[in-house]
Amino acid sequence: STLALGMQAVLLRGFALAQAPQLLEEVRQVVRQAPWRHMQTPGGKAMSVATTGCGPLSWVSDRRGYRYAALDPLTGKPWPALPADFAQLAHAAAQEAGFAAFVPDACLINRYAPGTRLSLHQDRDEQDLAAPIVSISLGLPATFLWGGATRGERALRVPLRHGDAVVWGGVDRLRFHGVLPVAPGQHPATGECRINLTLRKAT
Ligand code: MD3
Ligand code: FE
Repeated sequence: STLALGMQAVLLRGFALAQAPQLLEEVRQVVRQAPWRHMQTPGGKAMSVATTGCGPLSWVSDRRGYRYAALDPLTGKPWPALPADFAQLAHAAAQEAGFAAFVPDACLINRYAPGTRLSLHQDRDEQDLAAPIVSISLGLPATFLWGGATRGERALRVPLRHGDAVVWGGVDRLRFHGVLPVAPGQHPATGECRINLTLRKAT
């Protein structure tokens, strides 16, 4: 089913369900080359979300700030290649939401252990804010916070489950958003965690 979260934000329930086992196998391959890590915020605190990435570029954070980088700062090597089916799935999801020409060049992979949250923020480190972001949820469910154009606007709570895809673009691209603490649990596909892929056009 398709649910409109905003003028240009669409939740595609179960869109990635059939491909989930393969996506998770590819995440494991990525993690072998670019291990999970807790990036530092510019303020010097470790993020509670564990991250890695793949693609020509991936998002990094440290004392110097947020940016996209071609090399993984942990290994000094290029990020693992973007698996073809990540890009295909993102392209197909974006098409469903009316973004015909989306070609991602970066995939940030977030891992949430139980208790992990992501506080309200905007994604504005990408050069081309006209391109959408596609998110794929895997494993444990989470409550997504869907806010407004300012931090103060109160956020809608949207449950996201294994296999869901969401596309955010256009007028909804700079909305504040976050994730409530993930509840303890076990998922057959991932064990004790939630994994989120966000496919982006960084340049
Ligand atoms: C709405 N990740 O990595 S994905 C992030 O579930 C991030 O891991 C969350 O927010 C997660 O930056 C949410 C959904 C998402 C991603 C980007 C957006 C929603 C968005 C950009 C603009 C508006
Ligand atoms: Fe975000």
